[in-house]
Amino acid sequence: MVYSKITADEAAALIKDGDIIGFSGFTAAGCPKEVTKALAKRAEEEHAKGNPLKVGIYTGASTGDSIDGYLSRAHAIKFRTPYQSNKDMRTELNNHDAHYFDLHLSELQQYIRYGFLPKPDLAILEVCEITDDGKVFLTSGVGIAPTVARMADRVIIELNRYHPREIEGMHDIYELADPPHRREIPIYKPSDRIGVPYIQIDPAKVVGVVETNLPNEVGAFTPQDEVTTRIGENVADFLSNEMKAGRIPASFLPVQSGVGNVANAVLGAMGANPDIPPFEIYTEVIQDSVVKLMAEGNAKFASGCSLTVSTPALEEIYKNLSDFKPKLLLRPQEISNSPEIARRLGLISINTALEADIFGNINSTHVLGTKMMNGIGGSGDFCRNAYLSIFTCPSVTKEGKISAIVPMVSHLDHSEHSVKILITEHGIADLRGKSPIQKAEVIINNCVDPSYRDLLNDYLKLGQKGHTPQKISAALAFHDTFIKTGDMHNVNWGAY
Ligand code: 0RQ
Repeated sequence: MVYSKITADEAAALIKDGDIIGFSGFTAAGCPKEVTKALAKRAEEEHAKGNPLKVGIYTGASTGDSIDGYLSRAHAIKFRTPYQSNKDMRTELNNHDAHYFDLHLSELQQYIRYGFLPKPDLAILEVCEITDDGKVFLTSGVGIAPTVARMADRVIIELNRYHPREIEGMHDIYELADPPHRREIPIYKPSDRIGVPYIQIDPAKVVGVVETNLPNEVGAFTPQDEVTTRIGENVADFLSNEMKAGRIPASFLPVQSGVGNVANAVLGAMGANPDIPPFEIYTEVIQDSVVKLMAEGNAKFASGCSLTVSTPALEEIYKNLSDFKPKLLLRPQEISNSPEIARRLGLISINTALEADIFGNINSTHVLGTKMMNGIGGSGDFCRNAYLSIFTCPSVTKEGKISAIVPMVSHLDHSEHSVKILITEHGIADLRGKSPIQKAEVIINNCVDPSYRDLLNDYLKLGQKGHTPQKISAALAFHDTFIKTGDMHNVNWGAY
């Protein structure tokens, strides 16, 4: 190898206060794991001496604990974008100890190229191989790696031997040209390849290679429960009825599915539904359920940005690489989440809402309107442009004291103009072609928990005249009542 082998501590010593670092990977898959831990230790030492050491961080999406967790606990983050899901990072952001720019994931690479965000000083890439002429083969996630590897002045490599070299070929690396030179992205089906399987970097930029042998830090899924199972079955029933009505072709359409336990349950239910044929997936996060669907023959192909699967599922893929590799493709996020491709392929997009309102607006990010949960992620990239945009959520949370369906969302991520279907464990609200008052009726009747239906029907009666009958002084009364009494059931419309 022509590159210098260095330790994680030596790599961390190359990072200066104020540096902007771009990382490979997407979710915990494919993210570097060693240098940031050493950087966190160094930051704590410098802070103890009264010296500043904080960095800006660009990643594909969320990361493993080694990046967001360690650096948050060391108070070493100045700026963060575009997505996170770490509890310590959440605390930093909500306390304003770090500034967070919550961005559509498809846009980050072009934001950096356009100069809307500062150029990265350094890229840290997790790879399964680097050749002497600068060809970098990534591991289980791509994210923004091609852009930060090209734009950063210096590159640190984490060569992670946990990932076999044989995964080479699973990636399709392609970077968009910027306007006015951008052309169409020539993907017409999920399995189309348009780039090369590696990132080409200038070997002179590589300041060191840190060797590791570490699994991804993807958390295990909690087992499906009655609520997530019912939501999954409702989605599968809805899609099967769409096929019967001739609105989804017999060959089906490619599916995008969000993160988390609900998303995992939805894909499982689609596989179990005898009316739904084996389908293709064009998504950002390939989760455990996809591995199961493939093993059962219910998923034909999956294109994504990462293999965000548990360690046992990743080991199953690596042990049976000759079966899985032809059916899996990993792309940069400006391609996996491209609005152009979502619209062209006719994606069925299924994402989870934190909160919905009776008029079909969705909050995916802010708890009670103020506290950042994770971020918008890719949900907006897909929702606005999909053939069918479905949002799912359990109808209540916190032992029923919070209704996930409220008069008006406390923060807006996806508007009623983009959201086509809302599904909870109680049923399905098809919002297509409906006016606000019609949407409210179908959402209250079909999706709201029975213990909140009368309250929401009463709210509609309070509504002032107008196309969308909100009563502005009462629109956030559910939230206000929860903050004051700990239970949305206690709302008293008379007080508003
Ligand atoms: O609280 O953590 O204290 O138990 O929120 O709720 O039901 O476990 O939901 O893990 O499926 O995540 C929207 C956050 C759902 C996720 C969101 C509380 C609830 C619980 C978590 P606890 P659940 P999930 C592409 C798609 C945006 C990005 C996206 C997300 C905690 O899906 O981040 O879609 N989406 N990306 O109790 C107050 C409410 C609440 C509430 C739930 N209405 N009010 N608290 N909770 N509803 C993928 C990527 O972009 C990578």
